[in-house]
Amino acid sequence: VNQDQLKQAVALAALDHIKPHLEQDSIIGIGTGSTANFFIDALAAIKNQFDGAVASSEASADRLKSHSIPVYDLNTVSSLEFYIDGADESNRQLQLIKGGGAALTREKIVAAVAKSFVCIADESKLVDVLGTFPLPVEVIPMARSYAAREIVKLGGDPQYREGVVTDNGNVILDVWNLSITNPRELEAKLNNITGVVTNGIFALRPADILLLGTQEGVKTITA
Ligand code: DER
Repeated sequence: VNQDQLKQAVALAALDHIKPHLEQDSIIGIGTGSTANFFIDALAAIKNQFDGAVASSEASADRLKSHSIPVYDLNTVSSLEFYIDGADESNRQLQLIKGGGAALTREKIVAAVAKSFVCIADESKLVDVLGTFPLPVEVIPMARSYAAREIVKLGGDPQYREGVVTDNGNVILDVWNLSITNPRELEAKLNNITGVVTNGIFALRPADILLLGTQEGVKTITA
């Protein structure tokens, strides 16, 4: 079974997970990336069973609209039952690294609103210790060099993601050589660097359930 088939399998598993809870007025929080795209495409098949979605990126919003699924501004939504999104890495406590697709700020915002964050990922994403994948950090453009110097003090090796501007008009530093043994602590420290908008550690608000695509089928992992 190849990686795309694993992503497709977890996307369908996520659909099965939320379907019994959907009502005509349900609005679903949707993530960003190739696994989330499989979920969006699968969601289209049951678009008459819910109202619409809130998207964590312009790219996901466009994909939803291509299926004629209504996309709502998060400010018009008072609560979300589910947020479905992928990850670049997850540890066994369902603490994540996200941001490979440069959508981490809006992903973290929609995840914050959702009652249940359902993470969908293929088995390559499950790690013992976060940090092999370089940690994305979204920064205000004028603060890029200052934030990079502060990140070096924390032991990281920040690399500017050239040519990428986020949906919010900011830039990304990808931080290498971190061994994130205390994700909540490092997430809070990075949040406190002036000029940092968001960092890709999702530990203060981890996923609530991980649907992991493996060669032996889809595993359901909770912390
Ligand atoms: O950028 C992101 O946070 C995406 O969710 C990413 O982490 C997962 O992307 P993938 O499903 O294409 O691997």
